[in-house]
Amino acid sequence: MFKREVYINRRAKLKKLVKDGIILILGNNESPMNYPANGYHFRQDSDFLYFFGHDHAGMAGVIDVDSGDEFLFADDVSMDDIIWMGPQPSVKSLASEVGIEKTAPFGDLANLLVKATDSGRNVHILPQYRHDNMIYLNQVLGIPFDKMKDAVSVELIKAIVALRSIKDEYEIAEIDKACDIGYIMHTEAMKKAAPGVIEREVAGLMEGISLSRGGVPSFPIILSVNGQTLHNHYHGNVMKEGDLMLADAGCETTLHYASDNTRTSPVSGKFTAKQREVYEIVMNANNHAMSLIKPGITYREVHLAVAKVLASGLTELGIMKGNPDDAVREGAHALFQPHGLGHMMGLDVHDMEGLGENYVGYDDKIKRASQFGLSGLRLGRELKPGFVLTNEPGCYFIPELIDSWKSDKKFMDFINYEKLESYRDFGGIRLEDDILVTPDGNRLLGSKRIPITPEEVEDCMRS
Ligand SMILES: [Mn+2]
Repeated sequence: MFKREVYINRRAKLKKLVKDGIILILGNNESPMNYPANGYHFRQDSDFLYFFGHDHAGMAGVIDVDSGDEFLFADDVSMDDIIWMGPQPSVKSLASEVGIEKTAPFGDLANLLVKATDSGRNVHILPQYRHDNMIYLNQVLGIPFDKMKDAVSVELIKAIVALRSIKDEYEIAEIDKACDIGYIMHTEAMKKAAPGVIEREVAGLMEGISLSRGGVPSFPIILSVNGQTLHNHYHGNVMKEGDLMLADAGCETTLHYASDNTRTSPVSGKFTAKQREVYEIVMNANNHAMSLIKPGITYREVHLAVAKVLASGLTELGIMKGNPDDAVREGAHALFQPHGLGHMMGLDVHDMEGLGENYVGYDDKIKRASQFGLSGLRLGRELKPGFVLTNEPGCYFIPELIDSWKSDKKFMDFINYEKLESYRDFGGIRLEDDILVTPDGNRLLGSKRIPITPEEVEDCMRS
């Protein structure tokens, strides 16, 4: 955990951003896998971690904005718990580690909430994603399940997004650590990849590195010779000569800050000329984004500038045609990159996505677009110092999408469908780095950049 003052200050800032009422932040519970006592890996709620620090199941935090009181609700362990789990600190002492004086058994939380609503006070709740917490809110506050989305406090969501979007020095140090572990995961994956190796052997190696140096991967590892499928979690293919291995993976530190990187490597250890041409377009796109990221620019502008690099490169290869500026304005390049340039990252790999993507990535000045491709951009708004985001351009050849556009005669002026035929089985390339927006520009997170030039990747694979 961070030092006590970090949590005290975060809650003090939150109290200033919310006008009145009671803020409820439910922690997560254990979640059963195949029978009640055999649980999934426990993951605490990120907002609970941010404001109340503790990584234990069965807790809730309450902040009374009007009185200023702060509470930690949790049960002290029983003798039976001690027998199975060993001695545990008291709730009182846990609360004091994060600067909270008032504690009560979890069961008392319901009384506090009911009393508050009965007396007409505002109870601020967040969007819920765990069914047990939804059931709790239904039972205690009587919120119907189908109305739970409407019962959330937009005021609280906006306040939390404002705070968590700007990473402090302690958080940045954690994310640097996560990226350093990510460096090892990705370089070891490059060394392991070879014809005859099964994808799961590499994915498992990456997962093991994450677990042995920090925590679980920050999301289920995407590793595939079919990189054109954006979130491919199938790891059963035997890799062969001529394949590209796309690995999109990151780790969580012990404090649950994430990294998220993607590299694409030639299974044979050397890019073919054809692979290298497309690879260099994506690398140039990534580098171009890095040259633009700074406070004041919107991430949509960066996304569109990167799309032009992609469209220009594909035009040079003869896969696209016409004016790249026009192609990007019309959205024709989205055939090859049907996703956005990146997202916020922090305690969640898609940071705060559970609070609502548009509250995190957009604001009053910049609204989400509806155009195919651009609509997938999770972060569009103006960048500020302290933002941590991913820069992840890609280029994919998705046979089903190509066929569909071709039969609809879409963007015939911009896409050379005939030339495209020879890329049907190419796969996909994505290159993803994690970036901190600094007062005068940006810096790459982690102490070293994961090998990215074709030479660096090939050298790493040989070593
Ligand atoms: Mn990502």
